Amino acid sequence: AAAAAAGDAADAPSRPNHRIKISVVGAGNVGMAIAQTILTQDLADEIALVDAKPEKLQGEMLDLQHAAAFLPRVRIMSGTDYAVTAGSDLAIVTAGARQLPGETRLDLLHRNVALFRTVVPPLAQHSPDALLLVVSNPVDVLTYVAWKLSGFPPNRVIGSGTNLDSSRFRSLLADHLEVNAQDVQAYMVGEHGDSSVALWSSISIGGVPMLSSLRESDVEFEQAVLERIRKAVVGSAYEVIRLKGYTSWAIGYSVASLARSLLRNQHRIHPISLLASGFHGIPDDREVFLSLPAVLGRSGVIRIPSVQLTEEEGKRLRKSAQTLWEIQQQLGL
Ligand code: 6V0
Repeated sequence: AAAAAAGDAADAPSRPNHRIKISVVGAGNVGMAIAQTILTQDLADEIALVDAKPEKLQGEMLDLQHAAAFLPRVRIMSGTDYAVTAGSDLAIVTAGARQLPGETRLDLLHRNVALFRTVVPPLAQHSPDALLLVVSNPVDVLTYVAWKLSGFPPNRVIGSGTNLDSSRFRSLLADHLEVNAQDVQAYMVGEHGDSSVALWSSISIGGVPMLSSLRESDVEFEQAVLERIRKAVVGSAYEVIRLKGYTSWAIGYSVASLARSLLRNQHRIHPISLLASGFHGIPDDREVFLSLPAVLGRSGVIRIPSVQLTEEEGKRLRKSAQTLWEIQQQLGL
């Protein structure tokens, strides 16, 4: 039955009259940036918005609907009840509590887990065949939480992870090397945020591995530049938050690119948060989500291609996995 279900999902784009429906839970800065990018990129026939605040939700829905004359024909609906999301192909979760003054990250996480208990089960119930995409932070742990609460197979539950970090990484590398970012292949993997791992060893420029094309004497210099670039990537979200209070546009485009690869069955490779047990020395019985490059299509994670990690990169990845696993033990799921 599972194989048949996966087959059905893979055929979805070619089903005549199938209307692509995307739900976005959390109509805040991030949720609305995602909704508007999806709208302008013509990725859905129906968009359903859910938020706990009915007036704000109604306002956001009307504002988008009033833009309809300028946009492709899309049905936009909203509700505080998850019935509005029924039959979604893709459900994106951006709802999140904000950190209170003096609150620890772990306390915040506990509040977000409580919040996910009210979000994920009704989403899964109304759209049992959907793909679930988590954006709320801390994204890796919350993707694990969403996986547990949904009962979905792991290929259908992902987190936005380091997809955005990787595109920032590519564009900063491109600036440094004075080439177009499209010709730079480079990934950040692992935990989204401060401890993300830049895959130095697998960077390639126009198909040429960067490391092996360097002279021995240049490696150290480039390594220092790379670490500076990695730090700049990690710090860039903090900088935007310091300047405007939140981030929205870049995460909007990043999530829309994931939606396109998933729903249009693009088989593109994105580094996203996925169930990483058994990869790169993470024990099979450690159920943790963190980012690795994955082939994405209509059935979610289609394949996890093997990337080469140096010993140091592998060590950092396993350390993140251990930290995430320890945090998860305190969640009582
Ligand atoms: P925001 O503007 O406060 O929006 C959150 C929204 O969630 C608000 O509209 C709330 O009303 C709504 N909400 C709260 N509780 C519920 C609930 N129980 N059910 C439904 N809706 C609810 O925050 P913002 O949009 O700026 O950020 C949302 C989340 O995304 C946060 O957790 C951020 O940390 C996270 N981000 C993750 C990124 C990533 O790369 N993964 C990037 C940016 C932000």
